[in-house]
Amino acid sequence: MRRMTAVSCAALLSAACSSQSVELVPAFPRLVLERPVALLEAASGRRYVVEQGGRILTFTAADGGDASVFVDISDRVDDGPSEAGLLGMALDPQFAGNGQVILSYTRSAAPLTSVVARYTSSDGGLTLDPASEQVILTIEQPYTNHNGGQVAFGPDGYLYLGFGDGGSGGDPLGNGQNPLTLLGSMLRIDVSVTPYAIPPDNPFVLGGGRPEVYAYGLRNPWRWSFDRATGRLWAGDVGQNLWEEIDIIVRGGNYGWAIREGMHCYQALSCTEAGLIAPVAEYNHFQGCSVTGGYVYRGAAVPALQGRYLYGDFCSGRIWARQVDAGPEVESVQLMNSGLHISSFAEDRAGEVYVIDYSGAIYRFTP
Ligand SMILES: [Ca+2]
Repeated sequence: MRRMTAVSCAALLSAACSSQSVELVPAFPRLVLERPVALLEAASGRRYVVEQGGRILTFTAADGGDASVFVDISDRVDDGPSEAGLLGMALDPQFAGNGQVILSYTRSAAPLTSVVARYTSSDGGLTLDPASEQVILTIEQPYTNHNGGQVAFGPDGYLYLGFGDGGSGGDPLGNGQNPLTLLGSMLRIDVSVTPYAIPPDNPFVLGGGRPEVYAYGLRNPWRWSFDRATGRLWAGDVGQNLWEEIDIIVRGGNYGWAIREGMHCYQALSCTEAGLIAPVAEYNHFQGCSVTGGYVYRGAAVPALQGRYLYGDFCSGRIWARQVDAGPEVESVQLMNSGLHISSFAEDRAGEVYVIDYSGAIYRFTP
C-alpha cells in the first residue's frame, strides 16, 4: 500500500490534532484507470470517474472492483493535445430524478472547439446514452492549450464553466482582460431552460461584456470548487512562467491576467493593480509548474484538515493546506510531496477529499 510522508500535525496549528500526521492511501485499489481527470459521487452513492480520452467509468463497490462503462464518447472527443479531451462532468442537482449529466469536452473536428452538452441516463445512472447529447454551448479554441473545461453546479443552482485564455503563451489575443469573449473567464448560466438562459444578476447583463461571463482575467482555471459550508468558489489558476495562484472567485471579479501573474506584474516592471483582485495564495515555479485547485475539507476522517483548503501541483505533486480565512501574507502549509501527477481533486457526499493521480489511481486522505 502506497503511503506518502506527510507533515506533522503540529504544523497545521490545529487543536483538533495531537500527534498524528496526514497520509494518502489508495481509495479504490481495484479500479483500473487511464488518464483520470474527475471523480463524482451521486446521491445514490454511485461513483463516476472521468477519463480524458472520453470514457466515464461507474462503480459502487468500496474498492472500485465492479466498475463498468457509464458512457464512452471517445469517438467525438479530441484528446490529442495534452490539455484537450473529456475534461469535466457535472451531475444535475436533480440527477436522481431526471438522470441528466453535463459533460465538457473538446470536439474531434477542426477547428478545436470546446463543447458543453447535456446527456440523459434513462436507467437510473448505470449508463448514459451518447445519442442523448444536447449541445448547450460551444467555444472555438484559437490554440490547443488552456482549455479549462471544468463544469459544476453552484449552490445557487446555476451551471458554472471555467475556460482558459485560449492558449499559446502570454495571452497573445488579450482574452483574459476582454470580457467580450468567453475565454479567460468563469461563466455562469441557467440550464433549467434549453439551451440556457442568463442569470439576471450576472455582471454584464446590461453590457460591457458577454452576459455569460461571471468573472474574468483568468489564464486557465483548470480545477475549482465550491466550499460546501460557505458557498465560496475557490479556483486554482494555472500560471505562465513563474507564479501559480489560488483565487476566490466573486461575481464580476477581474483576476488580473495578463496584466499580472499571481501577485506580480507580467512582462512589465510596473503595472496598475487598480480593479484587479489579487490571489489569496501563490507559489513559485521552484515548488511546481501547474496548480490543481482542490477543495475545502469538510469531512470527518481527518480532523486536522477541517476547514483547510487543499490544493496541489500537477508537476511536483506537492499538496498544500490553507486556512480558509488566512490573509495573503500567510504561507500555506505543505502537507506532503506526494510525487503524484495531480490532475484533480474530488469530494464525496461525506465531504471526504480525494487526490486523482493522472497516472491512473485515486487516493484519499487518512490520519
Ligand atoms: Ca490572477
